[in-house]
Amino acid sequence: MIQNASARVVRDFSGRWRVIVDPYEAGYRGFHGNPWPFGFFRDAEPRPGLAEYDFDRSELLEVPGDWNSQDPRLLYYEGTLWYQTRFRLEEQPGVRRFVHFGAANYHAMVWLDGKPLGEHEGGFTPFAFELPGAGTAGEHVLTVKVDNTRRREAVPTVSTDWWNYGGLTREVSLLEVPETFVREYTVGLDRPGRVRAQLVLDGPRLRQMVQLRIPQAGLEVSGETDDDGRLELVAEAQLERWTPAQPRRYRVEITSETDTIAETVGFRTVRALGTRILLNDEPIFLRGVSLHEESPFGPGRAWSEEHARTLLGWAVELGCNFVRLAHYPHNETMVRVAEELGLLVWAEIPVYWNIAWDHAPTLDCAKAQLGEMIARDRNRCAVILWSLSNEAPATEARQAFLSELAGHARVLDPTRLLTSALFARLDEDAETMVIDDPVGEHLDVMGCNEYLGWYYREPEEMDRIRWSSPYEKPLIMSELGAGAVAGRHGDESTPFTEEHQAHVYRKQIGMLRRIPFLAGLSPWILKDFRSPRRVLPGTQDGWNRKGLVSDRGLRKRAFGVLREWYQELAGQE
Ligand code: GCB
Repeated sequence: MIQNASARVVRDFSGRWRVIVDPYEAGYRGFHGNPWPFGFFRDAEPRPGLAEYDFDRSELLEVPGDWNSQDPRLLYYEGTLWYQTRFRLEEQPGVRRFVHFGAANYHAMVWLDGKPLGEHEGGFTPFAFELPGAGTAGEHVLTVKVDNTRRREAVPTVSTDWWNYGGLTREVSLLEVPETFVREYTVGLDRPGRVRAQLVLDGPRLRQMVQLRIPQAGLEVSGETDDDGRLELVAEAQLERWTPAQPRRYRVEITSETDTIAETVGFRTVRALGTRILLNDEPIFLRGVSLHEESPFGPGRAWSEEHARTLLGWAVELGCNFVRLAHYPHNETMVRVAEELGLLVWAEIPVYWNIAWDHAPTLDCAKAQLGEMIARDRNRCAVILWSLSNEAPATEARQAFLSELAGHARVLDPTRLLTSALFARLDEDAETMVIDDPVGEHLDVMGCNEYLGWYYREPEEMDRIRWSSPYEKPLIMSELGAGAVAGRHGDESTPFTEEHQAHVYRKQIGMLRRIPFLAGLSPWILKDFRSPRRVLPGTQDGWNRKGLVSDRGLRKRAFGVLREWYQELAGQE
């Protein structure tokens, strides 16, 4: 992992890449299905005598971008697709070069000039491979095989409620760093008034003097790295805190003898106390909404700054101070824009529904994705919650898996809160919803997905429902909602009308007001999104319609209902 990769970019590979759709994996296994290494699409040039393929005359697709939304023939495509691009390098002494991928869904293998650079599993986290010898001067060919086949043991597994957008869904770029560089660093408040920074160098000169500066706060502190290139710096500092109302950020500069890196960082503390979440030691109620990483006007993965600004702009218009970036790590720009706009973030990994809890490699894969998410976003003060799972049925195997994952998260980042989106159960009295999932003991904050008034019970019944939990912990109602087709009107009792959705929201708000341990909510969902399991003709047509905003950007009535409550809550702060 290379921290703050966007600050190291010297070339952006965005643009049109040559592609070959390869459902039979001919390019990997050879035309006779021989096992690797007989595959040949990786080759920089076609092999003599093999006139069966030609990247240079193949079709083109935009990178970044999923393939499904770029070509109607690929809408449902799941399998292997090959990408290729050519580029030139100039000789530059004293640098190291990496090819960096924001994400590739789901499995990627990368070759430079026909030689393997590496591979990566997991569709939503970044990875980088170093070019041997910094890449020689001259022409190069970069070939990437991306496979989005769903697999039982993968994370996520075969069944989800979102589109399996495949491909190079985020930016691909060339990074350049000095031979010894600051590879990773964490800068934040470890208690009010005290900055703690940790960093690690990578390269041949691991012992160096390193300086940390925050010019706008007059902070300057330095120290020497140890033999492993590690250093911890601690300094008292009077810094204005980052809050949703005033998302103040500072420029932080780290300078070693061989490298310098800078970025914008906000400072805050966060913790849970009893049933409250405290931001900068003050209780905060999270007025949130969930969203998928899907482009604001239509299908396809969101990846650009403009996408992030539009989606998060709607959340701000709704009165939010919080977003749940469901159900996998969103792109880094999304998190950075949220931070700039004053939106707190719940970030999660795609441990979704019933994955292969018993399978050791599945746990390793979940840990790796968690680690990559934390490594990328550890300096984002907006991120306050790492979520480990979504609606995972309570079994012994799941319990072992999630407790291991929770322990891993605590080691990687002891400063943030852990949560999971849990199920609740209806008690025998038929009026009390109980959250007692055993994984609750490992969490700081309970999330809960409930669809009262939609999948379960009539909306009116919510007037009587109470909530309880044996855990003395804050609760975020991480999902609730109802489907509605924008522009379809009718009476409150007719599902899929805007009136019915608004009615469910009113009843939900009435019920939520009465939950004493409620610390926030993130209703499902900001915008209608593509899902192959939503097949109702004329109503869903491949879209989950629980959006407060339609796939064309139209606000539904429930948007106004929730905004009104959020305005009232904001007024009480
Ligand atoms: C859920 C899932 C979410 C679905 C949603 C729904 O509980 O967490 O991914 O999209 O319900 O619409 O049913």
